[in-house]
Parts: sequence; C-alpha cells; structure tokens
Amino acid sequence: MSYAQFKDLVKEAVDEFRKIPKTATVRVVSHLDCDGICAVSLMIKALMEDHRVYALSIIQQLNLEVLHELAKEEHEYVIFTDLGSGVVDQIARVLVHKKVFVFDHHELASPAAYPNIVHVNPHRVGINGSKEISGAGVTYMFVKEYNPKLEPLAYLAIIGALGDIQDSEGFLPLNQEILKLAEIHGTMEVRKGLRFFGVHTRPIHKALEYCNDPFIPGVTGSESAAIQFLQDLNIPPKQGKEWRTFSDLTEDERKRLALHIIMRRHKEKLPDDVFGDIYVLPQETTYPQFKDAKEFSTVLNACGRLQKASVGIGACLNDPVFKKKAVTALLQYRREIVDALKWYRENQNTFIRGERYLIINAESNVLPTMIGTMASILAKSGELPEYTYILSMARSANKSTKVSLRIACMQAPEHVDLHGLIMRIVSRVGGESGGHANAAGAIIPTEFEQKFIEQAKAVLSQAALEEQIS
Ligand SMILES: [Mn+2]
Repeated sequence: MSYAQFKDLVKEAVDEFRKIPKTATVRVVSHLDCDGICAVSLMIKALMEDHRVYALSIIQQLNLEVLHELAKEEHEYVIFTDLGSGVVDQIARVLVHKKVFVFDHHELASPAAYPNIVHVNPHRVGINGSKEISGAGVTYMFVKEYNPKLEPLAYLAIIGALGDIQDSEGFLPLNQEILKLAEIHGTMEVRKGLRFFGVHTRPIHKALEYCNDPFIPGVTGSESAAIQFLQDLNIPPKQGKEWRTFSDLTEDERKRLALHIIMRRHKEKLPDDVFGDIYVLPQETTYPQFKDAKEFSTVLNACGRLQKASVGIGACLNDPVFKKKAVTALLQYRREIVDALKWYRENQNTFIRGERYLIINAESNVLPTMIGTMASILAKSGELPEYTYILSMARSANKSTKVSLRIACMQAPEHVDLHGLIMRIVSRVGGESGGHANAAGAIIPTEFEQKFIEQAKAVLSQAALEEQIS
C-alpha cells in the first residue's frame, strides 16, 4: 500500500477538477448516511467558495436506475461522494458522455481505470478504505488540496468516520492524519473520558441502560437496574423535575460512577476499558448535541433516516436554523424508534419464527429507513435467544422492499457473516445487497417478498445448522 500514491490520486483529481468551467452546473450525488452527509457538505463548501452552481441528490443506493436518470440530465459534470466505487463499471458505461468524479472509500467493483471517471478511492492503491478513512475523509483530502482555506473542516471528516464506526479499534493512519489537522486548527479536541453515549444529551440512567460497549453487568439492558445503580451510588438521577445527563454530574459523582462501573466489570477481560477517546468540538456553542462528535454523527444519521438529509447538511455547514431543525429531527427519530418497537410488541403473532431465526415483515407499518435500527435494537435487547438471526423487512414507496439482517448477541462471534448470508438469499430471488459481517441489508422488488421469505427460511435454517456442526 502507498499513502504517497493515494495523495497522487487526490492531486490528479484536483487538476482535473480545475478544468471544469466555473459556469457549468455541477451534479452532486451522495449517500444518505452520516458519512455521506459529511462528505457532501465538504464538497458543497468547496463549490460555494468557488461560486459554482450545483444540483444535489442524496440517495440510499446508487444503482442502474439512478444512473440512467442521471444520464438523461443535461449536466456534463457529475460528482459522487461516499458512493460510486461499487458500481464504477456501470458508471463508466451509462455515464459515458459525462465527466465523472468519484470520491469514495467502499470496495471497488473493478480496479480498472476508465477514461470518463476520476476515481479517488484508497482501495485503488491497496489501502483498506473501508477501515482507514471515510467517504467524508476522502472528500476532505480532495477539498483541502483544492482549496487550502478549507483545511479546518477536518472535523467533518472525523464525524463521517465516527458515523461509519471507524474508531472501534482506534483510528488508522489516514483518519489519524485528518484528526491531527482538526486538532491543529482547533476544530476538534480529543479528551479522555467515560466512553458512553449520550454524555450531553441522554438522561444518565438511559445512557447506562443502553451502554453495551462498555458492557456493565447487571445494569446494561435494564432501566430499573440503572436507576437502582445510581441510587446505590448516591447519585440522584434527577435535578428537580429534569433528568440529569452525564455532563450534569459533579466531578465527584463522575469519579464514583467510573469506579463502580469498573468494579461491576471485574469479571470482564478489560474491566477498566470504560475510558476512551472522546471527540469534542470546542467551538460549538449552539446545542449540546453538536458538542460531542459521536452525538453529532447520530443527529446526521437521524436526518438521513427521516429523509431530511438537507437539514443535516445545513447543520454541517453551521447554519443555526438547520441546527435547530436537526435537533428536532433527532427527537422525531427517537419517537419513530419507539413507534417501531411498539409495533413490534403488538404484532408478534404475524412474525415467522424458526429454529434460530425470526422474520418480521412490517410491510408499510414501519419506515423502511427504521427497519434496520429496529432489528439492531432487538439484537442487543437480550430478549431473543442468543444467536437468533433477525430478518426485518419494510416497504418503500417505489415498489421495493428494504431488508435488514442482524444477529441477536452482545458481541458477534467471528464466524458470522451476515453480508454473505443476505447475498445468498438475494442471489436466489433478485435484488441488491450490501453491508458487512455484523449488519447487512438488501433492497428487493416488493412483488418478490414471499419468494424472498421462503429462500430466507432455507438459507437461515441451513446456516444455523452448519454452525451447530462446526
Ligand atoms: Mn461511508
């Protein structure tokens, strides 16, 4: 692998980009998740600085249908951020008459170079982009080379990386390099702290209840146990009528809490693995949700899942009105989760249950963008037998059905490959699949739902059987 080669790719893209006439309308397409929103915000910033005109779409999946739509448009220049590499061969063919830029970190459909595509992706030079750098990071490397004034925006690339969970074993060199730049410009600070989610925003007992990494034995997964735990430590969960967050605690209370979390974890491999790097935006003064980079990434994911990507982009561009809307979106997203779980509890009799699988077809009762979140929460809830496959489905507007596959467990075992399984099912029915070993999904034509369910039963029960034997 070669970092120098990666930078050459970036430089080449800058040279090509400068050839775009400033009067041309640039077509921009990005991915509908936190990383995609951060990536496109960086690109928009660069275009705005240039006073260029652009047309924007945020999509869940780039496929032939979208490419054919783009082919029909008059725009001569197309930019893809956080997507494109997986279909680069199709882009070359369908958008053959356009000049295309791809800034991505997903795996390549093909290593080939195409004359109409400027393709910046670390995989092209042997760097594992899926782990090393986000789509926002790749876009950032380009943007800062193109316009050095934008170098301080490094923090957006880190929020994108956090959204894609690239920090789980610490950042790798390219993300580290970007983080360093954010620190130099004072747009991000790394602090050591209790690694749990919702430090500024979640009631402390809720943060403890949902804390599964680090896992707190006897507390994680139970609201009443979390409240009891706090009361035993003499930490009042409420101040007057308001629930307290971790950031409301006194220094003394924080220390006590940390100590007792470690004590609870005395049987775990690394009991004190509760401290870690916290990424803070020191200049942020608007809403607490944007102060912590991880929470910022959750806000952006919420905007994406509620089809309000533009609100997320506005928040990334630091627009106070959009920031307020983004916080509202987060609250709405939490309500959607509650609704989805409520639907799940009330419709148990409609589910298909097998030896070690559960198939939930929500049809139009749950938003297609929420079905994966619902399955993830069930997977971590502890209420299903360990290693049960959870396949959830919900319909989109365009006669397609979104499918998510998860496995019930606190820590997924090594041999599980959910992406492989869903690919097997999809290959028998038709549709598109994506994802990785611990979380995978697919989009299938709604008319194939029944066929898909039949094949899923066969594949999942076989997988369960194979695991028993091995
Ligand atoms: Mn990404």
